[in-house]
Amino acid sequence: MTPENIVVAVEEIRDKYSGNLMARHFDKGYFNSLDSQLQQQLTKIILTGIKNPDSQMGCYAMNPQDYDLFSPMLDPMIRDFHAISPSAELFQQHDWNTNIESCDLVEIDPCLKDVSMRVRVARNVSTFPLPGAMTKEQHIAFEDMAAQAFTTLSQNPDFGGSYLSMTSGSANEISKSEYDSRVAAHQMFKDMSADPYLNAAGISSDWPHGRGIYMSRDEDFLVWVGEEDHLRIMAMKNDGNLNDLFKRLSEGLEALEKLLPSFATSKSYGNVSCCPTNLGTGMRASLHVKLPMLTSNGHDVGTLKREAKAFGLAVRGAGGEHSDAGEGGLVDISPIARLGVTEMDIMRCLYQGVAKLWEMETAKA
Ligand code: DAR
Repeated sequence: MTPENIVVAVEEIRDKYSGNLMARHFDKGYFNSLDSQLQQQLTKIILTGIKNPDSQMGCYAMNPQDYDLFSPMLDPMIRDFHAISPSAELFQQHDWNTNIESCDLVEIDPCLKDVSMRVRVARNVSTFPLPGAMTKEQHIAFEDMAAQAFTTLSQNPDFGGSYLSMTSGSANEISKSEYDSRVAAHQMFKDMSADPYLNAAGISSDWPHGRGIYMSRDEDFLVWVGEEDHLRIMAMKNDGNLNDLFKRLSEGLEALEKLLPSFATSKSYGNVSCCPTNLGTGMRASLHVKLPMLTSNGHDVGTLKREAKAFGLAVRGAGGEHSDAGEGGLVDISPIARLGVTEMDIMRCLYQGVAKLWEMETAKA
């Protein structure tokens, strides 16, 4: 696309898709002020939002430095999404002190004792470009480096496990049937080449080469390799104790971080992710809960989304991003804020928000 075509396309999207933050904050004068090299770099970053006008953010960084290099456009988008004032100073802080207060769902209701919970952080190492700018060779080199770290981690008594690769010819290569069963178990990530947003950004390039997952023996600590970010490090549990879940992630992250090159960080935005929605903590904490009364048995999630937003929560279907509610109104609930809050703020927001939604649900029953 020529620079002229980019400007026309973005301005057309802005008129029709008010939720596309890339189009909302694209400035023709700024874009035209860039030299052709920088225009090409910024075009690669925003192409996903042009090819997918229904995008929410509409961009993915290609290198950690992009957030500084293209700050005049990206910073307003980031502040808009994360509801941070244009004048506020950004300084990401972290707090993993899981002993602050009890966040056990059974204290809300004893029936919330077997809840599917997951908390993950996105991390990118500073020695590789971000996924959208990686070559096939870099995807495989990154996976080889991560696999060496996992070989050491597998000796850790608390996180011992194994690495499952999707790279053909890899020593850890898994079969298609095992891949499918791990996807069905919500452990392995889905076929990235089926995601138009990732495809437009080049993040799914060379799928499935250089992709795989590390899984602890008890399958409650997992690391996705080569998905939307270099690493998605997560803890998963089926009970109600958010403190234990966050503690598992915190300890696993600490053990893994010692085995890898430094993670990419930004002075303003904390942990660097390729999608600006994941900056700061890089954390998404979620749980699945049935809310048949608040969702008209799964047929109306819109009302719940509006009510949940008042508590700082986002609602998705239980099948992941862009999925519908499941049987009995099964939905995925997660805090919206990730930047400018701490990890413990997120745990508290999830616990307190679910308490309020559960109170509303049971009042209607
Ligand atoms: N389709 C992208 C996704 C934004 C948030 N989700 C992520 N990063 N997985 C959009 O801009 O809508």
